[in-house]
Amino acid sequence: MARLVIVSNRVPVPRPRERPQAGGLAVALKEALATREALWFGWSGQTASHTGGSPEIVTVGQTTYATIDLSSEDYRLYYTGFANGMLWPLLHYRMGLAEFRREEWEGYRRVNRAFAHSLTPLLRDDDVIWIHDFHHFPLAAALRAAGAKQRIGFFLHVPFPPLPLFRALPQGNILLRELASCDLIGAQTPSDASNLRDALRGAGFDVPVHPFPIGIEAEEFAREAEKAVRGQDARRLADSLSGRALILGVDRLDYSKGLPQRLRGFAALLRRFPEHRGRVTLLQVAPVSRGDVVQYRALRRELDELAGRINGEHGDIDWVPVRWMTRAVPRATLAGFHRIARVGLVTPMRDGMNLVAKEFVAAQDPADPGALVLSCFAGAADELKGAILVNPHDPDEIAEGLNAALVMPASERRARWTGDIAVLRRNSAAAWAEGFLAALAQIGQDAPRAGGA
Ligand code: ADQ
Repeated sequence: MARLVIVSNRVPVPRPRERPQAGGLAVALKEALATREALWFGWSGQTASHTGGSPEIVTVGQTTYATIDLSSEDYRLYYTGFANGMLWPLLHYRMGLAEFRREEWEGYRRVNRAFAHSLTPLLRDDDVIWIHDFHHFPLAAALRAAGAKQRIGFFLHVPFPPLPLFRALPQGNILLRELASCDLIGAQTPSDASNLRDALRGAGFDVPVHPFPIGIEAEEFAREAEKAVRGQDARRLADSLSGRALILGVDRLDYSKGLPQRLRGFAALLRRFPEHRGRVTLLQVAPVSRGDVVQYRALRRELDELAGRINGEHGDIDWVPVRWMTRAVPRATLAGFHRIARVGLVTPMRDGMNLVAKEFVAAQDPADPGALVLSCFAGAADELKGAILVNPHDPDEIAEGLNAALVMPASERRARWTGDIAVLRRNSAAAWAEGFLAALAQIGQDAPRAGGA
């Protein structure tokens, strides 16, 4: 089997004496890495005096991790600037939050060339290269320019907006041209794939673009939840509820996740369905992310204020309606919290997939599962037909969804859960990775690849 080369912005390099890092792409690719030799290349997470150079190498089993540093200036231009300040809002349909600066655009492309420069000497002729996400739209072209003839696949973890919106990106056609150096492009949903395909075709490129919805290892997560629910933190949480129903939100603190809308929806529940007052608790866990981007700091202030206001208005001497935590909680502990929750509340304004929604379903007790209230704008809404779908722009709709979830009889909760867990077991993380890699392998069989070979 060919060696697999993964490229992603961050690399989960195993650190001696630390527990293996769980979460993110490392979990999704675990099976794929267990069955083949692999090289995982990307940013070390460190800044240094220069970007690039020869990578730092760590090998564990048949996986080699190779990482390079970024200069502080490139970190600011490429990562904070163009990737998080321009592409992230644009791809999440939030043009009003996007800021384009020519020097950031140039920094972004320079870092991608540096990636290609450092990676190229490590490549073998028969490698298969799989690039991940919007940080690396230009990378395939930079690798081709450095002589790479290998098969290259690209997977976009976030949404792709319709063409008229994407057109707002200055130089957008250059990014599309560079992306078109890939042999296969994957997106999360059929509509993201179709938007991206339209954009590429509009720019004159006919690369195959297909949906490959990312999955989770549901059985493994269920086992983790069963174990964690007996752990100290989950017991503390369960005891503290004093019999109240738990509504749980788990996210990164990001404006794409619809957190203010969620709090407003919860407040609307308490206002419009007074029978739930004093009987429910919303726990929202949202550790700070991208704190060096101004929009994220503003969001945090807004949420601090909203949570405080709801508690002030609705709280009682023995009841705090919203428990608001910006501290990180380990994923394994969260698995136990999901299992305790009567309702999972996931309300992104746009989300490529949203694995939290899938993890909530996987963590449930089959005999007495909780119900999921899910934004219709999460990729996961395409698959989780048992969820109560809501439009997060309308707090009243969130409130109605929450009420429906809270009063839903156990038999209906079981029926909805049974359907969804079957989907999750079928569309596992392993099936996602193997599906993409099989499709990528197939492409070389059917037609000559871009770049020859
Ligand atoms: P994210 O935007 O980070 O990912 P999501 O899919 O919800 O969003 O979460 C990814 C992982 O992070 C999950 O395993 C989840 O458990 C974990 N996580 C989220 N919040 C956490 C918290 N507070 N504490 C600990 N762990 C937390 C991007 C895209 C998504 C897409 C994924 C995968 O934005 O749409 O689903 O990539 O492709």
